[in-house]
Amino acid sequence: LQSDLVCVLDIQADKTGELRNRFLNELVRLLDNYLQSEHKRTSKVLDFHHPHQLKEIMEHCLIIDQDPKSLEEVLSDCRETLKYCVKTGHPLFLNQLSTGLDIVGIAGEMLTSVADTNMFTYEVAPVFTLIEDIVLTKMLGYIGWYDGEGMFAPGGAISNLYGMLSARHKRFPRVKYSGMSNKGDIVVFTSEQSHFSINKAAMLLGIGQDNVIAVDCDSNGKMKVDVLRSKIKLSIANQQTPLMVNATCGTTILGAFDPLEKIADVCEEFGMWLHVDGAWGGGALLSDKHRCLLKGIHRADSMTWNPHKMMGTPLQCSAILLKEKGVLLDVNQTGATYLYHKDKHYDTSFDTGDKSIQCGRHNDVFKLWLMWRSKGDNGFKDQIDLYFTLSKYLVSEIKKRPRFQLVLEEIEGPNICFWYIPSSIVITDEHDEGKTHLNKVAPSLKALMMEKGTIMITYQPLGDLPNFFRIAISNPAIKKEDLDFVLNEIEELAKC
Ligand code: ABU
Repeated sequence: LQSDLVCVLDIQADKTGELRNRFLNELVRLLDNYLQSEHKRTSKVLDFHHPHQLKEIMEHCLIIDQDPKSLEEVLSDCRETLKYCVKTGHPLFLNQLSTGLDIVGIAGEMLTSVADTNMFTYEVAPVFTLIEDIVLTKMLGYIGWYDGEGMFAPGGAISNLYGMLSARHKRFPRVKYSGMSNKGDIVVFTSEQSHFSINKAAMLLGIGQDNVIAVDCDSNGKMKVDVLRSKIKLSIANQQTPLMVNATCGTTILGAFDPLEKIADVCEEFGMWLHVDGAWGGGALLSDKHRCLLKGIHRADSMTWNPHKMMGTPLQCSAILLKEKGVLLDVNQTGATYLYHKDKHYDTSFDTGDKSIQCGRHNDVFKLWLMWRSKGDNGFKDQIDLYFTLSKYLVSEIKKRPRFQLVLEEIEGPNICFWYIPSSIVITDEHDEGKTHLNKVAPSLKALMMEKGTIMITYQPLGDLPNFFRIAISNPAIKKEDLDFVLNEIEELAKC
């Protein structure tokens, strides 16, 4: 393996398994080195190159040749690939809502790959099917739905799609067969700061983006319920059919939680489906201290919850959860007789695949179950509480630094949004020129931090607000010192 050119195909003819064993040991060593470097504060978060440069550097290992490669070359390809990966488990990678690395979660992902099975039927995924049921029951219990159901889906956008699909089906059960003709304008309501996947779901379901009605938010990013009510009334006056409200628990940017109790009242008043996009904030249900952010969640009809965000499960891991059992099958069943035969010799209610819009479905649940088994409920509770504690610390540190300004002084979720304002920029309410300059600061600092590779933080504008940084805390490896370092580093970069 070290020196010989061993044809990859030989591994199939490796009767003693010695070659496989050496190859896998070498691979584990390589992966372990990478994982170690992810937790070293002194190692860079990324080694950035522009696309054309990276293509050139990696040219020798990107091209797929006609002839097979040696296992040594395969390992070298893996080594080279990791070299230029962004270290998303590094405590100074703060760019996304999904950060961190959980060794047990990684073990779960590895086992999932080795077991390599499809989640559609019990016959090919017996243990994983039972595990999915147990984990979903646990998540449903945290919502307060004791006779609900759910399914793991490829990401929060698809889970939100399932929520809207279920809402449409419950109101128009024949649409599944006859399509959307003659349904008039069906409208859905969502806050102006909700996730773009609500628009995508409306596009895909024949509702249309124009029929997604954006509801204004207050200064904390929460949906204004009085505006929601009046927009629903207006839609009725306009002969439209108000179908669903999407409430967000943990908005992507500000981390705001929409007021569920009040929104549920409105949905009851107008007979509308309430879907909650808790992709980010759903994890707060695990914390005794912070569960109140989702007060009223049990009154919703469906909920998206992504364990790959606050719970730190390796990507991807997203669940759609419904209050009423049986809806998913009712909505999605086509009854393919080659796969979902009813004359199998076991209880075919354990064949979950026909509840899904997919055929092949990846096993996203095993790694979450393994993490949950290892941490217990209390481990997750502590993890979530830590994020909130660290967020409050960062807010208090930002308040001490004159060149930093918070977007929200009081935060709900573990999102901290702020500007770095160089002394050359003066912001006054009337003076838009200052804002125009400020709009360029975060992108310039982001470029510098990526080139240097020490930290990684995202930025965005929001409504009239010029570009600002957002740090979302979702990595239990983060320490207060890391957050101090981030602020110091921004000040350093600003000198460049
Ligand atoms: N679906 C939202 C993901 C955005 C983020 O990680 O920043």
